[in-house]
Amino acid sequence: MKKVLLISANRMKNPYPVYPLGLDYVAGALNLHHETKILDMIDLASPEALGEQIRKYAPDYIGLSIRNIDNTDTINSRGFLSDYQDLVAVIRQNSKAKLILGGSGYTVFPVEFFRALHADYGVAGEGERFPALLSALENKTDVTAIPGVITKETSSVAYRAWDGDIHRAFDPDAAHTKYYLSYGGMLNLQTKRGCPFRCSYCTYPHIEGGKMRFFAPDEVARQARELQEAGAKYIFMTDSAFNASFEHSLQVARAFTDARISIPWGGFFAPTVPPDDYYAKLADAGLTHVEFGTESMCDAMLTNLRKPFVAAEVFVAHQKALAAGLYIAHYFLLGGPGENPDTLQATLRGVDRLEKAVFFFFCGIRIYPHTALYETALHEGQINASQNLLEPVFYRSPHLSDIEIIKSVEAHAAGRINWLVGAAESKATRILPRLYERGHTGPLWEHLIS
Ligand code: B12
Ligand code: SF4
Repeated sequence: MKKVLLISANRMKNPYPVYPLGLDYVAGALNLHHETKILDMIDLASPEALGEQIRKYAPDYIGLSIRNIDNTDTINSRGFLSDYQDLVAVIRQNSKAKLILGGSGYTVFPVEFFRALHADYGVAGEGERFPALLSALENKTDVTAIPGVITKETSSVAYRAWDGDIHRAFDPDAAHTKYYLSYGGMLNLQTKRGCPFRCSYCTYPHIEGGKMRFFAPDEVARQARELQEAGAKYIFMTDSAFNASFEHSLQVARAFTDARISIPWGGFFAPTVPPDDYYAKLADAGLTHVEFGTESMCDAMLTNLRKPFVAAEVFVAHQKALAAGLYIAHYFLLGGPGENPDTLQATLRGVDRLEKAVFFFFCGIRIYPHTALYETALHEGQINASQNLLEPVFYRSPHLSDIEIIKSVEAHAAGRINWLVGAAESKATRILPRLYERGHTGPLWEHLIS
């Protein structure tokens, strides 16, 4: 059997280190016909240690998973391309294996990353197509016939959602699994792929597709049980929006109860009006943390951002989650098209009415290709069509600068500790490493709720 070394390039530990779930699926797809091993850069001490591991394993192919492009922080923006270039240099020094790129961040900029990292191939979209690429290489057939495959000749990418089998290969004994268990105790799980909504700035429908593809609830619960038995203290559901299908999410909750899942879990939710007892039922099945992608409390801005709800619905969703005894966080994206002092004040007044929650404010919206925001920015002359957006570029409202937004939010927050401005590297999250090192587990933002 040929050997494939799968490397997770991500070293970001904010707000906490994130288990490289995508590689479990890639390994699950490859395992029938290949031997695989996962290496995670988060717990590899040095480039020398990586070089040694590569030489020892002597792979035939190396798959490099690129999750984060940058830290998506307007205040302290940091791109990771040069780190990945250094990583590729170490890989090339220690192996002649073909280098194949993939991952969620990679999928947003497949051709740009391919060129900047001088890879041999890339797979944009789901890694379940990796085996097809390897078999085409081995049988010397045309690799460009495989949707999402990038070669030196590729200039644009035709993306198509995967409609075949999906298997997760989770190894409770792998070195990287032990790392996440000992640092925060959080592992993750996916219950479906795809998001049916079309928010103007969002890459998720491009990365995962716009049609929801559901995993069997029993299988999701079996995996949750596996994570629990491995020692996980918390599970994050990585779905774009866990409640995008009320029906399927309730089925998953029921399956969790049947499988006796006793550890807490959380995920991203859209603040839409749920059916009666929805949050109570999820809470009974172990849900503890709800992270709402609210973005604004001003209806004009919610329309501009193409959100699938209005502010009145946010209050309903919030109250229902609160009544079910859940910890709630709301994320806000300020400074989008049309943001002005009045829309900002409407949001801040709305936030005041959301009791007992944590609020994360992101000021300035990262512009990604394949989004409506990209077209708006192009039309307004904020970017040009040939611009390489791999280095972070943020949409700026012509009516209000980022600095003014930040000042207004901070003034309105008046020192309230549950109002956090900036991305994961803000003041409050800087204390997280110490807490995790002392053995605290889970996302921990609930401690800021006042
Ligand atoms: C869930 C999530 C989170 C959760 C993670 C919780 C957890 N414990 O898992 C939280 C909220 C913590 C989070 C934080 C952040 N996130 Co986030 N997150 C996501 C999300 C929604 C899903 C990621 C996921 O797990 N997907 C499920 C797995 C199975 O899919 P996957 O990893 O993509 O893998 C598949 C393919 O990509 C491919 N694949 C993967 N690797 C490889 C390798 C090869 C060789 C091949 C061929 C294929 C392949 O195959 C897999 C199976 O099909 C994505 C958006 C999205 N829909 O993808 C953003 C996303 C990954 N996040 C993003 C960002 C920016 C961040 C933050 C930096 C934000 C911030 N400033 O705080 C932090 C960084 C955290 C960290 N330490 O790294 C960006 C990354 C791109 C970018 N702009 O840099 C994304 C893409 C969203 C976006 N804005 O576009 N995130
Ligand atoms: S912001 Fe959330 S709901 Fe909107 S398209 Fe993205 S994942 Fe879907």
